This record gives sequence, structure tokens and C-alpha cells, in this order.
Amino acid sequence: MKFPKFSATKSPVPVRRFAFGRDFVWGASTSAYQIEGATAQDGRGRSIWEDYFAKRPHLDNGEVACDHYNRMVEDVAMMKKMGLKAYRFSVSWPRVIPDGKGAVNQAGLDFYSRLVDELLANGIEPYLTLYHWDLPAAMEAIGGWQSREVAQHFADYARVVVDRLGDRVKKWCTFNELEVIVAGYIGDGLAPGLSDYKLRVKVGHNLLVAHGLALKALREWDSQHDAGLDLGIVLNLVPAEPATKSATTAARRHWQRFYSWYMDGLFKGRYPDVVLQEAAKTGVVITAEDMELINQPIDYLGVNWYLRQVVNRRGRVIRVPAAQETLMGWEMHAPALTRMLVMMQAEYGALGATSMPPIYITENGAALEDKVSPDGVHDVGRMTYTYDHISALEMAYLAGVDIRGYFAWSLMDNLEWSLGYTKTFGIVHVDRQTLERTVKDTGLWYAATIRKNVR
Ligand code: IFM
Repeated sequence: MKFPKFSATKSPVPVRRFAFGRDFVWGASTSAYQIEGATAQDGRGRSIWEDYFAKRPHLDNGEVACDHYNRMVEDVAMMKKMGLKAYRFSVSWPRVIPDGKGAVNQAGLDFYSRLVDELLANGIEPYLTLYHWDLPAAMEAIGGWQSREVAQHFADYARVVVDRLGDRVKKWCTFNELEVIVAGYIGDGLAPGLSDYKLRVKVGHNLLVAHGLALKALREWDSQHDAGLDLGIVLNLVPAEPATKSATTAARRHWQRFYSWYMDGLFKGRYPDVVLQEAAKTGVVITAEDMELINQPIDYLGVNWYLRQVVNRRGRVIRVPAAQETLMGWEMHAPALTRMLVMMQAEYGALGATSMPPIYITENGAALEDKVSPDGVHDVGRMTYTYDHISALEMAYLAGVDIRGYFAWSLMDNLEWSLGYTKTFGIVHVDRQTLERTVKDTGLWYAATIRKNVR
């Protein structure tokens, strides 16, 4: 691991105190399939990604990824050196239950148990996500997220993991980014690689039901063991801002249709009309019991934020002239993060027991250029992006939104799914030949910022 020198006084981006509360959590995120590698090691089962890449052999896959499975101790040491207070990772369902149901692979669970111990021994709080897109292939064979049976197996899997790790992990998340999981069914270049647009609401609704079932299982375990778990879910939210005043209704409709309907389900117990109409058209059955499951209180909401969209009167997403974009073609516009959080607070902040809970930004980052040189990895664009977004978050906090933490996406360069290893989001560079880790300038800046803010 390389940890180049960094001078806060010479930094092109300020290293300063932010106005967040004393216990603000400074962390970084990853996900299992994107970093672990070792896909055939120690009894791990197949996931939908192995099948997806087997059909597309020209693409990079996650067989090796960052080999985190075999380098975990070194990676935690690096986190410690950076001063991270928390680490958000996901558990691979096929590593723990190779067929998705039935026999548990103890060696797989052991890995996560060792990871949690290593984190705690280094003063880093684990934030565990149960599902970050790597469905066991055997679950896809019975319908994947189109199937209610899979939702039940997911809840059973949650129970297996909490039985082993609930004594040490306090922060639990059911799902990462429902809307992107849905994308894998409607044709957006992700596993399982289906492309049937009619499945959009069905899959999204089943995921929320699966969230509700898992939440119940986790709550039950929590009350049996008096463990004091914090349970939540992570949504990726892309606000839709109107291109002109006359596009306001269209922009709101877009936001409801693609993003806020999940929050309507979670916090209000009812989907917006635009989604109910689509459900009726595509034959999705939504019962009162489903909505009750979905509308259970949660302890925190994880928000993954990367970009905004600008929508015209016809409801089309348009490209903003002269916008600054990342290498993903995503507009960089941090003030929209403040506006979105303030708007969410107004809409979901006062709904009684199922109001929007405290928020963590569970992912934020950018695929931008890295200049790899003998004295370090220079990425001033990412550093600026990160500073701008933490500042935008601070504005929302000062406006009264209960924001508890920030997690950089990602701790290290990793497999950007079907885009392979070319789009790097890491605050740590990973050499693709040697897999050596080098903390980038952004990682060094982030470490200095943490030092400045943790009292
Ligand atoms: O890499 C992904 C991650 O898996 C989920 N959130 C967005 C990231 C960047 O695309």
C-alpha cells in the first residue's frame, strides 16, 4: 500500500471544519462483487453476474476484482491509516448461502465475521448491506426478483447473517439501490440482463416487499437479543429538476415515477398515482398487507447521490448545455443535492412514526481522470467534486435536514459492473496488474478532512 505525503496547506481544495454534529460519521463504501474477487473460493456459489459475464466474454468480470477477499487485513489497515470512522460493505448472498436457500457455507460467513472483527479492532464501525446486486444464480432460476418466493428466501438469508454478526454489527441495510436492481430486468445493461419494461413496477414492488420481510426478521432478532440494531435501506436518488418553469409538473412526475415512489411506499404506505397506473396496466397486484410490510418504520435512510437530471416539458431528460460531466456522462451539480434533501424533508419529514428517519449519504463520488505518476495519483477533479458535495450536504444540514454521515464511493477502484475497470471512482487507486493500492490525492485530502473534523 502506498500512502504519499500530503500537505493540507498546499492542497488545491480546502481542508476545513464542516458544521456537522459531533458524531458525524466519515466513511467509505464498497460492495462484495465489485471488490472481493475469489468467486470460486471457499465454497461460494454462482451469482447472476457470473452468468451475465459468461454470455459476454469480451467484458471484464469480477473473478479477481481487487482480490479483497484475500487482502482484507491489508485493506482494513489502509482504512485505519486514512482515519475512516466507518466502512460500508456488502455481504455476498451466494458466498453465504450458495444456492440462495438451504445449506449455509460457514467459510463464507467466516470471512465476514473476520472482516467485522478486524474493523472493530481498528476502531472502524461496520455498516453492513445485505444485498448489493449479486443474486445467487439459483434464485434467478426460480424467477429472481419477479418472484415472491425469492423475497422470502431473502428474509431467511437476512436471519442467517444477523444470527452470526448481529452481536457486533449495529448498522444494517437490506438493499442497495432498488431502481438499479430493477434496471437489470428492463434492459439497462446489468444482470440478470433481461429487457422487459413491463417488469418495472413488479420488480420494484417485490423488492420493497423483500425489504419489509427482511426488516421484520431483523427486528425480531433484535428484540430477542436486545441488540439495539439500526435498520435501514439505501436508495439512489436522482432529482429531476425542471428545465423551465413550464416543465415543473413533468419534472415532478419523472421524480415520482423513477425515484420517489420507493420513499412514498416506505414512508407514506402508498405509491403515487403515476406508479399505481403503471402497476394496473402491467397487472401488478399490490395488497394492503404488502403496503403494511413496506411501510414499517426504519432507523435510517441511506442516500446514494451522484447527479441530477434536468427534464423538459415533455418529460424528457435533456443535456444541460456546457454542463460539467464525469466520465460516466453524469452532470456534476452539487447544489441540487441540497435542494433535494430539503425537499425530501418537507415531503416526508412529518409523517408520524413512519417519517423519513436520519439520513446518511451512503455513496457519493465520481469517475474522473486519474494521473498516475511516481509521486502519487493525482485527481484534483474528484477532490473538487467531493469537497463540493460535502459542502452541499453541510448546507442541507444547516437548513435542518438530519444528516448523520458521509461515505465516499468508493474506497478503492473496482469493477464498475458491465463497464469494467475503466471507470474509476476510488479514493484509492488499484493497479490492475499488481493490485497494489495507492491512496489518491482525494483519499489523502479526505483523510486530512477527517482529522480536522473528528474531535
Ligand atoms: O458502482 C456503483 C455502485 O455499485 C452502486 N452505486 C453507483 C456506483 C457507481 O456507478
